[in-house]
Amino acid sequence: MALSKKMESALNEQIILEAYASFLYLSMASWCEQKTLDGCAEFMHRQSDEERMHMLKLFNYVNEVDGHALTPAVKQAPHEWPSVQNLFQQVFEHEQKVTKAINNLVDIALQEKDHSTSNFLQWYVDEQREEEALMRSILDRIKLIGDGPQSLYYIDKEVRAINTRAQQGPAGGK
Ligand code: OFO
Repeated sequence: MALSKKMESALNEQIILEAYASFLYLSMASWCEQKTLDGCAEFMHRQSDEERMHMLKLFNYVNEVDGHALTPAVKQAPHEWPSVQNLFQQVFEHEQKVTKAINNLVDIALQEKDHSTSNFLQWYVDEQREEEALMRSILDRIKLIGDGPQSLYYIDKEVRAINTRAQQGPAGGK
C-alpha cells in the first residue's frame, strides 16, 4: 500500500524532530565538554548518534514505501544551560515531546488504515518508553546526589556509569 500524502508529510515532520534532537544532544555534549563533564558528554554524544539513527530509519522507511523522504531544515539548538540538572530536565522534556509526536503518528496511521506504518512505528513507541525511563532514572539520581560541593563530580561519574550500561545492555544495542 502506498503512503498517503498525509502520512508522508507527518513522517517527514518526524524526520525534522529526530534531526533536531540529534543536534540538540550534540550541542549538549559540547556544553558538557566545556564544563569538563566528560561522562555526561559521552552520554550526550551517544544519544545524539541514536537520534540520527532514528531519523535515518524513518527516512529509509518513507522511501521504501514509495514516499519521498525530505532532508530536514533544522532550527538552531541552544548552546547554553544554567546547570547540568537543568540540561537533563530539558532532555527529559524533549523526549516527552517526541513521545507525544510518535503517538500522534500512530493515530494518523490508524485513521489512514495504514497498518504497515502503524507496525513500523511500534519500534518507536518502545524506544520512547525506554528513553523516558532512562531519563527519569538519571533525574532521580541527580536529585539523590543533591547540589553539595562535589555534586558535579558525582553526577558525571553516575552518568558515565549509566552510559556504559546503556551501551552494553539490551536498551543500548538498538
Ligand atoms: Fe528519537 O527521540 Fe529520543 O529516543
